[in-house]
Amino acid sequence: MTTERTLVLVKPDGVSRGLTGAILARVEAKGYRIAALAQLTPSRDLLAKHYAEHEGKPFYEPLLEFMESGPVVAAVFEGERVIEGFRSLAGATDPTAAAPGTIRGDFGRDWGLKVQQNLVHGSDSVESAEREIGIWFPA
Ligand code: DAT
Ligand code: MG
Repeated sequence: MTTERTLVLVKPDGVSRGLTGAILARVEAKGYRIAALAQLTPSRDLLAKHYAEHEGKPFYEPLLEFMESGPVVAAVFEGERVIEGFRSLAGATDPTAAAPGTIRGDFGRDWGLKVQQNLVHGSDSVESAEREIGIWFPA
């Protein structure tokens, strides 16, 4: 088993609610290592690259508007099977339905913005992880 890297984002709702530390602490406590960490308010250009797979979907515009609404904390975590491991920690996309014990299940709910406000992003494959890390942490 080779070590993987994944891109984790604490979205604007997580940062503005003061949950960055609590969220990153769960990932560290699971045993994954922070390899890079930054806070920034992403540009539309950056977000369009990051969410290219969702372009044209009904939630695409509201998603980008939400993501550019304030600071985001971007982290690269590394460890064996960290991509799957983080998505397991994050829980289901819809925070109302996400299982208790997960980040989205414990801290998230529907605030009237559908499921965009779900606190975190995690890469879903080795290919997306490398692509997304290149977007958020250009060499
Ligand atoms: P995930 O973040 O769990 O990988 P995704 O890649 O399918 O989910 O979608 C990216 C983000 O877009 C997701 O975190 C929240 C938003 N989103 C997805 N499906 C949505 C929907 N049906 N309505 C509103 N927002 C949605
Ligand atoms: Mg996704």
